[in-house]
Amino acid sequence: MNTGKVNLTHAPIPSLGWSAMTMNFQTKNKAELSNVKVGQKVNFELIKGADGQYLITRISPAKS
Ligand SMILES: [Cu+2]
Repeated sequence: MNTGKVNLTHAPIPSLGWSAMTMNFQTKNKAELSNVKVGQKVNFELIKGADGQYLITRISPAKS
């Protein structure tokens, strides 16, 4: 079942003060998850939602 949640490993994000880590995110448009596969490198964008949780607004396979 596609719950819209994704677990991903990201590089450091200095603008957020984040080091590299693996974490769970909710996606805004869960249908986009059908475009990516487990273990695949992806590009993504995120925003901080009103509830303080980060939300992925766009996710797609990374171009190699
Ligand atoms: Cu993180």
